[in-house]
Amino acid sequence: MARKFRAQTLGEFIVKQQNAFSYATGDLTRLLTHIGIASRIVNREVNMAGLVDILGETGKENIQGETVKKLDVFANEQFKAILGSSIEVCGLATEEEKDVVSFESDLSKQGKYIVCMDPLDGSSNIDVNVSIGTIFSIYHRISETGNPSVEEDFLQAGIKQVAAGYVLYGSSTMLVYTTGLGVTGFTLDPSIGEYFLSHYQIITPDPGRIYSINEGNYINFPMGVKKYIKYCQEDDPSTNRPYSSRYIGSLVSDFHRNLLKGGIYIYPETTSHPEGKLRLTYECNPIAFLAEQAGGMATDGQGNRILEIPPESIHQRVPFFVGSCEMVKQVEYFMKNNP
Ligand code: AHM
Ligand code: MG
Repeated sequence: MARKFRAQTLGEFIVKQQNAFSYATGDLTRLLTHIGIASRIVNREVNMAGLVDILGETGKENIQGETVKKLDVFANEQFKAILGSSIEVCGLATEEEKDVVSFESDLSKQGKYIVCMDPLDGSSNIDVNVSIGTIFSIYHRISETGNPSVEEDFLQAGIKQVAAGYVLYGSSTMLVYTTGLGVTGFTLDPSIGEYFLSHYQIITPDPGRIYSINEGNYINFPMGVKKYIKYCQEDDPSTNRPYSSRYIGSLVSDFHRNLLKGGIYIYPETTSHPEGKLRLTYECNPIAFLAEQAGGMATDGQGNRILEIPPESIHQRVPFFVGSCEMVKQVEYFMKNNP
C-alpha cells in the first residue's frame, strides 16, 4: 500500500537518500538522474508512436529519408548514448546487444558502475498501444577502474545489486526504484517533464489475489504450475479464492500491478522455453530486488532465490516466480510435491 506525500521531485528524493550515506560520492545519484532523463526521452517517443512513423521495422526509411527505428532499438540507443557519455558507468549489458558494451572514453573507464538493462520490455505490445517498460539494474564493477569493463562485471549475482528499477510507460509514466532502502515510485508530470514522488515505501499486500501467467501455454507447464493454477481457481472464501487472472504480457506492467495490489507473476519453463523465457541479469534480478524490498519474494520455482543464482552469461534465461511471499511459497509447495 502506498502513502501520498507532498510534492517532491525524483532529483530531490535521490539527493536526500544520498545524504543518508556519509561516504556517498554522488555518482549513484547522478547515474539514477541520467536514467531518469533517458527515460523521459524514451517516454516522449513512446507517446508519439502513433503519430510519427516510428513503428516500422528497422531499415525502413521515413519521408525525410531518415532510417526508421523500432522503438526498442531507439530506446537502446538512447540509454546507451546517455550512459556512455556519463562519467559514472563503464559498461552496459542490454537485451538488444549480443555482447556487453564497454564505454571506451577515459572518463567512462573511471566509472564505478555497470548497468544491465532491458531498454524496452514487452516488445509484442509496442505496436498496439499497450503498456511497456524499461528495466534496469546497477552494480559496482569488479574490474579495476581506469580500464574497460569486462564480462565478469556483468555476471554478478543479483544480491550484489546496488540499485534496480523500472519505468512503466502506461496510462501515466512511472519510475519505480530501490537502492535497498525500500521501494519508491515517482509519476511523471508530462506538462513539465518532471517525476514527482507518488508512492513512498511500497509494501506489497500479502497474500494477494491476482495470478499472472500466459495460460495459453498451459499444456506445456510443469505439473506443479498446473496444480497451482487450479488452486487459484478453486472456490474457497476463507482464502479469498478464486483469485483473479490478469496477464498483460509486459513484465513491468504485470509486476507493477501485482506489486501494488498483491499477486504473483509466473513465467515457468515450457516446452518452447525449457529454461524459462525471461532473462536473469536484466529482467529477473532487478524485478526480484524490487519484490524483496517490497516484502515479496522471487524464486525459480525450485526453491532457489533468484538473487542468489550466479549468472553464467548475460542473456541467460531462468524460470521466474515473483510476488507476494505467501503465494510464491504456495506455488513452490506445488512444484516440490509434483515433480
Ligand atoms: P521481450 O523482452 O522480448 O519483450 O519479452 C519479455 C516479455 C515480458 O515482458 C513478458 O512478461 C513476457 O515476455 C511475455 O511473454 P509471452 O508472450 O510468452 O507470454
Ligand atoms: Mg524483455
